[in-house]
Amino acid sequence: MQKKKEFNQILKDIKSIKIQGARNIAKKALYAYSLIPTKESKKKLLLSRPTEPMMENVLDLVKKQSYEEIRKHFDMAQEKINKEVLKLIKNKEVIFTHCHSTNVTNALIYAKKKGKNFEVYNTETRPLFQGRKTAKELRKVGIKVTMFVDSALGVALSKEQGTKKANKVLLGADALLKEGIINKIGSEIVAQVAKNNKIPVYIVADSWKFTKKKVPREQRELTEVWDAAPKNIKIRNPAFEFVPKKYLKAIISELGYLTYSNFLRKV
Ligand code: RUB
Repeated sequence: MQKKKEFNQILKDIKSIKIQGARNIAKKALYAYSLIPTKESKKKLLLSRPTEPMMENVLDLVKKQSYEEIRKHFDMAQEKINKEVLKLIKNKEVIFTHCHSTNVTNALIYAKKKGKNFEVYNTETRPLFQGRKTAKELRKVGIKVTMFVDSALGVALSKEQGTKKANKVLLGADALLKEGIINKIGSEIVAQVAKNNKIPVYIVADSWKFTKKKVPREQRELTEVWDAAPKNIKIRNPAFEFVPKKYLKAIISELGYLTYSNFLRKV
Protein backbone atom coordinates (compact mmCIF):
# COMPACT_ATOMS: atom_id res chain seq x y z
CA MET A 1 0.00 0.00 0.00
CA GLN A 2 2.83 2.36 0.93
CA LYS A 3 4.52 1.73 -2.43
CA LYS A 4 1.28 2.39 -4.31
CA LYS A 5 0.81 5.66 -2.44
CA GLU A 6 4.35 6.76 -3.26
CA PHE A 7 3.97 5.71 -6.90
CA ASN A 8 0.74 7.71 -7.24
CA GLN A 9 2.30 10.75 -5.61
CA ILE A 10 5.19 10.70 -8.10
CA LEU A 11 2.75 10.31 -10.97
CA LYS A 12 0.79 13.31 -9.69
CA ASP A 13 3.96 15.40 -9.28
CA ILE A 14 5.11 14.58 -12.82
CA LYS A 15 1.70 15.48 -14.28
CA SER A 16 1.51 18.76 -12.35
CA ILE A 17 5.11 19.76 -13.33
CA LYS A 18 6.24 19.71 -9.71
CA ILE A 19 8.76 17.28 -11.13
CA GLN A 20 9.68 18.76 -14.51
CA GLY A 21 12.28 18.55 -17.26
CA ALA A 22 13.13 15.41 -19.22
CA ARG A 23 16.00 14.32 -16.97
CA ASN A 24 14.20 14.75 -13.64
CA ILE A 25 11.12 13.06 -15.07
CA ALA A 26 13.14 10.07 -16.34
CA LYS A 27 14.98 9.72 -13.02
CA LYS A 28 11.81 9.86 -10.92
CA ALA A 29 9.86 7.62 -13.30
CA LEU A 30 12.63 5.03 -12.97
CA TYR A 31 12.31 5.16 -9.20
CA ALA A 32 8.50 4.97 -9.37
CA TYR A 33 8.73 1.97 -11.69
CA SER A 34 11.09 0.24 -9.25
CA LEU A 35 8.29 0.48 -6.65
CA ILE A 36 5.70 -1.19 -8.91
CA PRO A 37 7.44 -2.77 -11.92
CA THR A 38 4.39 -3.71 -13.98
CA LYS A 39 3.26 -3.07 -17.56
CA GLU A 40 0.40 -0.98 -16.23
CA SER A 41 2.57 1.31 -14.14
CA LYS A 42 4.92 1.82 -17.09
CA LYS A 43 1.94 2.81 -19.25
CA LYS A 44 0.71 5.24 -16.59
CA LEU A 45 4.13 6.83 -16.32
CA LEU A 46 4.56 7.19 -20.08
CA LEU A 47 1.14 8.80 -20.42
CA SER A 48 1.85 11.27 -17.61
CA ARG A 49 4.12 13.34 -19.94
CA PRO A 50 3.80 12.08 -23.53
CA THR A 51 6.72 14.09 -25.00
CA GLU A 52 9.45 12.33 -23.00
CA PRO A 53 11.41 9.67 -24.90
CA MET A 54 14.13 9.68 -22.23
CA MET A 55 11.60 8.32 -19.75
CA GLU A 56 10.63 5.60 -22.23
CA ASN A 57 14.26 4.75 -23.06
CA VAL A 58 15.12 4.46 -19.38
CA LEU A 59 12.10 2.29 -18.56
CA ASP A 60 12.91 0.03 -21.54
CA LEU A 61 16.51 -0.32 -20.36
CA VAL A 62 15.39 -1.91 -17.10
CA LYS A 63 15.17 -5.21 -19.02
CA LYS A 64 18.89 -5.06 -19.83
CA GLN A 65 20.62 -3.07 -17.06
CA SER A 66 20.40 -2.78 -13.30
CA TYR A 67 18.70 0.27 -11.75
CA GLU A 68 22.07 1.28 -10.33
CA GLU A 69 23.77 1.21 -13.74
CA ILE A 70 21.00 3.29 -15.29
CA ARG A 71 21.09 5.81 -12.44
CA LYS A 72 24.84 6.26 -12.82
CA HIS A 73 24.39 7.30 -16.44
CA PHE A 74 22.58 10.54 -15.51
CA ASP A 75 25.51 11.86 -13.49
CA MET A 76 28.17 10.56 -15.86
CA ALA A 77 26.47 12.29 -18.79
CA GLN A 78 26.03 15.53 -16.85
CA GLU A 79 29.72 15.57 -15.88
CA LYS A 80 30.78 15.24 -19.51
CA ILE A 81 28.30 17.92 -20.57
CA ASN A 82 29.59 20.26 -17.84
CA LYS A 83 33.16 19.97 -19.12
CA GLU A 84 32.13 20.73 -22.71
CA VAL A 85 30.00 23.73 -21.71
CA LEU A 86 32.90 25.04 -19.61
CA LYS A 87 35.06 25.13 -22.76
CA LEU A 88 32.29 26.88 -24.70
CA ILE A 89 31.61 29.82 -22.37
CA LYS A 90 33.96 32.79 -22.49
CA ASN A 91 34.34 35.43 -19.79
CA LYS A 92 31.97 38.42 -20.06
CA GLU A 93 29.54 36.58 -22.31
CA VAL A 94 25.76 36.79 -22.12
CA ILE A 95 24.16 33.35 -22.33
CA PHE A 96 20.47 33.15 -23.19
CA THR A 97 18.28 30.25 -22.10
CA HIS A 98 14.58 29.39 -22.02
CA CYS A 99 12.46 27.33 -19.59
CA HIS A 100 14.29 25.10 -17.09
CA SER A 101 16.68 22.37 -18.15
CA THR A 102 18.89 20.61 -15.61
CA ASN A 103 21.38 19.73 -18.35
CA VAL A 104 21.71 23.49 -19.02
CA THR A 105 21.53 24.86 -15.45
CA ASN A 106 23.91 22.26 -14.00
CA ALA A 107 26.44 23.06 -16.72
CA LEU A 108 26.12 26.83 -16.12
CA ILE A 109 26.51 26.36 -12.36
CA TYR A 110 29.59 24.20 -12.99
CA ALA A 111 31.10 26.88 -15.25
CA LYS A 112 30.49 29.54 -12.59
CA LYS A 113 32.08 27.37 -9.90
CA LYS A 114 35.09 26.86 -12.17
CA GLY A 115 35.56 30.65 -12.23
CA LYS A 116 33.87 31.64 -15.50
CA ASN A 117 32.46 35.13 -15.35
CA PHE A 118 29.33 35.42 -17.48
CA GLU A 119 25.72 36.49 -17.19
CA VAL A 120 22.45 34.87 -18.17
CA TYR A 121 19.35 36.25 -19.86
CA ASN A 122 16.30 34.04 -19.59
CA THR A 123 12.59 34.01 -20.35
CA GLU A 124 9.91 33.40 -17.74
CA THR A 125 8.21 30.63 -19.79
CA ARG A 126 4.48 31.06 -19.50
CA PRO A 127 2.14 29.59 -18.46
CA LEU A 128 3.97 27.70 -15.70
CA PHE A 129 6.99 30.01 -15.23
CA GLN A 130 9.79 27.44 -15.23
CA GLY A 131 12.07 30.39 -16.08
CA ARG A 132 11.73 31.56 -12.49
CA LYS A 133 13.18 28.25 -11.31
CA THR A 134 16.13 28.72 -13.67
CA ALA A 135 16.68 32.31 -12.53
CA LYS A 136 16.59 31.39 -8.83
CA GLU A 137 18.98 28.44 -9.19
CA LEU A 138 21.53 30.43 -11.15
CA ARG A 139 21.31 33.49 -8.92
CA LYS A 140 21.86 31.29 -5.85
CA VAL A 141 25.40 30.50 -7.01
CA GLY A 142 26.12 34.15 -7.88
CA ILE A 143 25.43 34.17 -11.63
CA LYS A 144 24.02 37.52 -12.76
CA VAL A 145 20.55 36.84 -14.17
CA THR A 146 18.15 39.06 -16.09
CA MET A 147 14.70 37.64 -16.73
CA PHE A 148 12.36 38.75 -19.53
CA VAL A 149 8.72 38.03 -20.35
CA ASP A 150 8.55 35.55 -23.21
CA SER A 151 7.42 38.13 -25.73
CA ALA A 152 10.53 40.25 -24.99
CA LEU A 153 12.88 37.59 -26.31
CA GLY A 154 13.60 39.64 -29.43
CA VAL A 155 14.80 42.49 -27.21
CA ALA A 156 16.73 40.13 -24.96
CA LEU A 157 18.63 38.60 -27.85
CA SER A 158 19.37 41.61 -29.99
CA LYS A 159 20.83 44.55 -28.07
CA GLU A 160 17.83 46.80 -27.98
CA GLN A 161 16.50 49.07 -25.24
CA GLY A 162 19.61 48.84 -23.11
CA THR A 163 20.17 45.09 -23.24
CA LYS A 164 23.45 43.56 -24.35
CA LYS A 165 23.52 41.29 -27.35
CA ALA A 166 23.43 37.66 -26.24
CA ASN A 167 26.52 35.73 -27.34
CA LYS A 168 25.12 32.23 -27.21
CA VAL A 169 21.79 30.45 -26.79
CA LEU A 170 21.80 27.26 -24.75
CA LEU A 171 18.62 25.18 -24.89
CA GLY A 172 17.77 21.86 -23.33
CA ALA A 173 15.76 19.20 -25.13
CA ASP A 174 13.00 16.73 -24.41
CA ALA A 175 13.46 14.76 -27.58
CA LEU A 176 16.33 14.44 -30.03
CA LEU A 177 15.05 13.38 -33.45
CA LYS A 178 16.56 12.85 -36.89
CA GLU A 179 15.29 16.18 -38.21
CA GLY A 180 15.83 18.31 -35.11
CA ILE A 181 14.81 18.54 -31.48
CA ILE A 182 11.68 19.06 -29.39
CA ASN A 183 11.80 21.46 -26.45
CA LYS A 184 9.54 23.81 -24.50
CA ILE A 185 7.10 25.92 -26.48
CA GLY A 186 8.89 29.08 -27.58
CA SER A 187 12.14 27.30 -28.43
CA GLU A 188 11.65 27.55 -32.19
CA ILE A 189 11.06 31.32 -32.05
CA VAL A 190 14.14 31.67 -29.84
CA ALA A 191 16.17 29.74 -32.43
CA GLN A 192 14.77 31.79 -35.34
CA VAL A 193 15.44 35.15 -33.67
CA ALA A 194 18.92 33.97 -32.68
CA LYS A 195 19.66 32.96 -36.26
CA ASN A 196 18.45 36.34 -37.56
CA ASN A 197 20.86 37.99 -35.13
CA LYS A 198 23.73 35.57 -35.95
CA ILE A 199 23.76 34.18 -32.41
CA PRO A 200 24.70 30.47 -32.29
CA VAL A 201 22.19 28.06 -30.76
CA TYR A 202 23.51 25.03 -28.87
CA ILE A 203 21.45 22.11 -27.61
CA VAL A 204 22.65 20.82 -24.25
CA ALA A 205 21.16 17.37 -23.76
CA ASP A 206 21.84 13.81 -22.72
CA SER A 207 21.91 11.51 -25.77
CA TRP A 208 19.36 9.23 -24.08
CA LYS A 209 16.75 11.74 -25.24
CA PHE A 210 17.23 10.42 -28.78
CA THR A 211 14.44 8.40 -30.36
CA LYS A 212 13.51 7.08 -33.79
CA LYS A 213 9.86 6.91 -32.77
CA LYS A 214 7.26 9.56 -33.56
CA VAL A 215 6.93 11.79 -30.50
CA PRO A 216 3.50 13.27 -29.67
CA ARG A 217 3.45 16.92 -28.57
CA GLU A 218 1.78 17.33 -25.23
CA GLN A 219 -1.24 19.65 -25.02
CA ARG A 220 -1.83 20.82 -21.46
CA GLU A 221 -4.80 22.00 -19.41
CA LEU A 222 -6.38 25.18 -20.73
CA THR A 223 -6.82 26.56 -17.20
CA GLU A 224 -3.00 26.90 -17.01
CA VAL A 225 -3.38 29.68 -19.59
CA TRP A 226 -6.53 31.35 -18.30
CA ASP A 227 -8.26 30.11 -15.22
CA ALA A 228 -12.06 30.56 -15.56
CA ALA A 229 -11.86 32.00 -19.07
CA PRO A 230 -15.19 32.93 -20.72
CA LYS A 231 -16.63 29.77 -22.29
CA ASN A 232 -16.80 31.14 -25.84
CA ILE A 233 -13.05 31.79 -26.06
CA LYS A 234 -11.03 28.95 -27.50
CA ILE A 235 -7.67 28.38 -25.84
CA ARG A 236 -4.78 26.18 -26.89
CA ASN A 237 -1.90 25.24 -24.60
CA PRO A 238 0.81 23.36 -26.50
CA ALA A 239 3.70 22.50 -24.15
CA PHE A 240 6.41 21.72 -26.67
CA GLU A 241 7.56 22.46 -30.17
CA PHE A 242 9.93 21.21 -32.81
CA VAL A 243 13.16 23.07 -33.63
CA PRO A 244 14.63 22.04 -37.01
CA LYS A 245 18.33 21.13 -37.02
CA LYS A 246 19.10 23.94 -39.51
CA TYR A 247 18.94 26.36 -36.57
CA LEU A 248 21.42 24.45 -34.44
CA LYS A 249 25.12 25.18 -34.38
CA ALA A 250 25.95 22.07 -32.32
CA ILE A 251 24.72 19.65 -29.70
CA ILE A 252 26.57 19.11 -26.45
CA SER A 253 25.94 15.71 -24.93
CA GLU A 254 27.99 13.05 -23.16
CA LEU A 255 29.17 12.12 -26.67
CA GLY A 256 30.97 15.48 -26.80
CA TYR A 257 30.55 18.70 -28.79
CA LEU A 258 29.16 17.67 -32.18
CA THR A 259 27.33 19.16 -35.13
CA TYR A 260 23.83 17.73 -35.23
CA SER A 261 24.68 15.53 -38.26
CA ASN A 262 27.74 14.10 -36.51
CA PHE A 263 25.69 13.51 -33.39
CA LEU A 264 23.17 11.53 -35.44
CA ARG A 265 25.97 9.40 -36.89
CA LYS A 266 27.34 8.68 -33.39
CA VAL A 267 24.12 8.11 -31.51
C1 RUB B 1 11.09 21.40 -19.63
C2 RUB B 1 11.92 21.58 -20.86
C3 RUB B 1 13.39 21.34 -20.74
C4 RUB B 1 13.71 19.90 -21.19
C5 RUB B 1 15.14 19.50 -20.83
O1 RUB B 1 9.70 21.39 -19.90
O2 RUB B 1 11.43 21.85 -21.94
O3 RUB B 1 14.12 22.22 -21.54
O4 RUB B 1 12.83 18.99 -20.58
O5 RUB B 1 15.29 19.46 -19.44
P1 RUB B 1 8.67 21.06 -18.70
P2 RUB B 1 16.45 18.60 -18.72
O6 RUB B 1 8.91 22.06 -17.62
O7 RUB B 1 7.32 21.17 -19.32
O8 RUB B 1 8.95 19.64 -18.24
O9 RUB B 1 17.74 19.15 -19.23
O10 RUB B 1 16.24 18.86 -17.27
O11 RUB B 1 16.28 17.18 -19.13
